[in-house]
Amino acid sequence: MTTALEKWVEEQARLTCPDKIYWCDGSEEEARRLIEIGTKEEKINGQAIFHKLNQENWPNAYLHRSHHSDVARTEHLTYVCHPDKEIAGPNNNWMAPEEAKEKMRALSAGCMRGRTMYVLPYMMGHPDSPYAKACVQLTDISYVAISMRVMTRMSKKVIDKIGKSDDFVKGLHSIGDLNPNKRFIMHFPDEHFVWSIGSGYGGNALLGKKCFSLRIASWLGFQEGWLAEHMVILGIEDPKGNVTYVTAALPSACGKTNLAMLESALPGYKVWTLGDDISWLNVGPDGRLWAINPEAGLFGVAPGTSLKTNPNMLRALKADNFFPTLFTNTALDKDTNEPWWEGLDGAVPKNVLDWQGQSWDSSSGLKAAHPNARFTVSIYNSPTLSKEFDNPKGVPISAIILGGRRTQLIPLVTEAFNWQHGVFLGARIGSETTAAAIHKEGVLRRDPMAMLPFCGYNMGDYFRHWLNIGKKLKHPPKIYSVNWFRADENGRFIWPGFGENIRVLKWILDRVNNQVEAQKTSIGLIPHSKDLDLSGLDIPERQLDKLFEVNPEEWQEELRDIEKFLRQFSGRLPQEILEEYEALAEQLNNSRPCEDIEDSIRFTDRGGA
Ligand code: SAT
Ligand code: MN
Repeated sequence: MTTALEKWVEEQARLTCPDKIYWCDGSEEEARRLIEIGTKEEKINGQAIFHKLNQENWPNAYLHRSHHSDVARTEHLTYVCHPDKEIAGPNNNWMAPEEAKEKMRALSAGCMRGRTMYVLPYMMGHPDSPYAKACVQLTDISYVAISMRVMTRMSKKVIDKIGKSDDFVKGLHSIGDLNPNKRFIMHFPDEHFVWSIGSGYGGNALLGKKCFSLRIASWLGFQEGWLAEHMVILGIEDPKGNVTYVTAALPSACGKTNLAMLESALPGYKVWTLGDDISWLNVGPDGRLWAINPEAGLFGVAPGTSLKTNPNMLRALKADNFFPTLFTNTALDKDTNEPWWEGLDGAVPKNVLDWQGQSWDSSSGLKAAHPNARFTVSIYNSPTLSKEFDNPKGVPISAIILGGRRTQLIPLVTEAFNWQHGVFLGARIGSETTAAAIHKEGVLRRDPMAMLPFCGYNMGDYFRHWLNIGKKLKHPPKIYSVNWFRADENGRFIWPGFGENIRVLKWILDRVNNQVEAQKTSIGLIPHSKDLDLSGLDIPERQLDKLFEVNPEEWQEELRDIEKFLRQFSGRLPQEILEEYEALAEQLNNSRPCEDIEDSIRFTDRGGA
């Protein structure tokens, strides 16, 4: 008897007309075969899918060059198709489900002709985890098949697990003709179904990632009482060997991967990696918040990755461990056949092909690697992988860190007064845009919990859901805002970042373990200067003051922008968030002079060593 899965695959094949259907088993042998096919046989516009790199220096590594228009997520072509527009909210593009399907059916008719349909059975989460989900994606390009094998737990066992049931997450993906005018990423949350055509790029094409594990999973979490978040998960080990687990949300291309694999600049401290992008958070029977990473790979930004910024990542990329490692849209050193990108250690190679495979002139002012060039590597390659990574229960979370990229205004670190204040702190976060999505770079936009592009339902309801989760937690994690990107009057970053961020993490550990007090400002709690370990750093006092400055005048414009953003959700915005907004506005307006709030006083004067 045909199973629901087989029937579904047949139906999609009838529509898309592939030459062949290939059911993947997730084995290493199969991955080698698919790489071989992608290197020698499968082509797009006459170009092979994979180029084998120098295996001596970069074991198991392959380069993929995408279509030049297909280099980042396309948020304007991404739709969340709830039956009712109001459920999708102003934070999502919306189309009625039937209309969206009709459009996609027309675009997909015969789209796999001449190609192979790969059937990819995979789990998001450890198969033994009560929180894991069984999924199947169809795709017509080996690049996506291989990427999914690295990023998820792909195995034919998932097919047995699904059995006769119809309860699995469905993804239908085709690169189509890569025409940006015929590119759409459609989500059908109630059917646990994602339909994507016209792009081979990560977030548009690896449907287990942002599409399912955030947009659809956030909707499931809303209905079932858990959270799907754009957060890294890490364990921080102190000099006594105690490990504290935290999650951190930062928008795409703001250093999540570097944070997840941070090499500590403080002796005795160590960071253990559990995830670099997504976490699913559940309230445990003990009243704590527990996190799992549904993914099994790292999909990070290559430019800027070096022995200085992320030595552990370079070790992972060079590890001769899990097969394979992919580079997408990096440059290529023609002499050595090695991948190259801006910011990599060592001298600029002489003979470089840019990310489109053209000879690169280093004096042209153009970048050789695309700014959103990526690597795809198994998390098991990471030298800092936490021993808890495969624990089906996940890890208990003591702190949630929420951040953005702000060259102005926002202090290095602030602690929320309580959960509700923390939800507001997350709701008001803004960030300057990056190359991870197609839009103008460096423009400030509100990006609550770094979820603006990924929340699969109305953000007003999302804030309410966060507040409700807080009510269910007996031991809620403390919530922090961080900003590594504050710049001085010459536009230079004040904080050294990268491995030095451990100093901020250490303060957070000390706070959650009740080791230190904090001081109050109108926007939250900040460290006493004696409690932020700055030993060995050489940051002038004036710059330190700038890092923590809360200037009520500068905040006026921010307040207006926050209010404008929140007003979009008016009918569904929780009263508590409005109250927090009003309290903040009042605090800032009254903060000079006031007895216990001393924003105008310098950081280095306060509780100084
Ligand atoms: O393109 S992805 O969504 O996979 C990466 C990112 O933008 O965070
Ligand atoms: Mn991301």
